[in-house]
Amino acid sequence: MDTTRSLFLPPQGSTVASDVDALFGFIFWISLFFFVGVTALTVYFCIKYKRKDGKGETTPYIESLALEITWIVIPTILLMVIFVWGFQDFIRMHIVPANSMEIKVTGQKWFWSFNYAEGATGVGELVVPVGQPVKLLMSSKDVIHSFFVPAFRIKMDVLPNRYTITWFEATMTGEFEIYCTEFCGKGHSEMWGTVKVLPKDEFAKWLEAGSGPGEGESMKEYGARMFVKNACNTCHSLDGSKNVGPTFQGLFGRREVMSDGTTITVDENYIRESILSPMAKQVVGYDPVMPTYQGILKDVDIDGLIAYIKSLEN
Ligand code: HEC
Ligand SMILES: [Cu+2]
Repeated sequence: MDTTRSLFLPPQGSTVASDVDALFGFIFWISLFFFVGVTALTVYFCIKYKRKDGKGETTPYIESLALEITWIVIPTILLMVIFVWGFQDFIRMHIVPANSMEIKVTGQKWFWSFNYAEGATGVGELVVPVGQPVKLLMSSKDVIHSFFVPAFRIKMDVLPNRYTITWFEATMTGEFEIYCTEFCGKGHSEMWGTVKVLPKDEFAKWLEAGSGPGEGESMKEYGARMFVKNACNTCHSLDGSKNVGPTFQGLFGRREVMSDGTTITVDENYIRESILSPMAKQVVGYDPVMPTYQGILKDVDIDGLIAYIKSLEN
């Protein structure tokens, strides 16, 4: 499957990947050629024209019209080739094909979520069909992030209060990494995900299936899966240690002081509220940085998470 993976570059998973690589290769080899050439000549001249005792104290005056024309014309031609070539690829990578399927991408501290027109949502995993142009309409809920899929050779900033757009058409099935390439705070290095490219019929089935525990999976196991899938683990530990948010160890039934001085006991309703409206009650000693999962998690997902949290004893 990964026959297009090379020593230096990830597999070519999209229609534009081989073009990007070709231009990159061209620039790379030209740069290498001149780097080696200039360095070698410098060393050669250092040795050849080293000052010999008493002789050759003044640098000779060299004038050559031919030489000057050469080093103006050749780099100009090379730069124009790179410009025209790059501009054509740039245009192609920025004009979204008319038959694209649109997916809304949201970046926030510190995970990606994906909303489909058909209603399906995904966190951390972007599921797409192979051989179909996909338009990504992207925005951020907090700071600037950047959406990068190396195998597709696409990268686009994701900003708050504004939409940015990019697109790709996957040419092979499989799983490919997504990274955030804009330093966005403490959890930046964990802000990664996967693009899962499925054959068209499997993708259609996936869109229909929606969410909920799989066959033979208990609510608790489903919740454990949601805990990782929705990036709760980037802020909540399971071993009692304090992270960005409070630990989940022994959370259920715990009495806690809120920032307004009131005391609550953690029950199902409190957990649900914490997930959907994290700003409603703030645990004392923590920053109000928990993102809302309103519109991302369905009831069944929250039920799973509650079952999972209940199972985490002291
Ligand atoms: C960006 C970090 C972050 C992420 C991601 C995050 N949380 Fe939180 N969470 C916090 C912080 C900080 C608090 C404490 C402040 C507050 O109460 O809002 C908190 C509080 C909570 C509380 C109340 C805890 C208590 O001790 O009273 C629950 C329950 C909770 N989160 C559940 C979740 C679940 C479930 C997820 C994943 C679906 C999640 N959180 C994802 C940061 C995060
Ligand atoms: Cu980020």
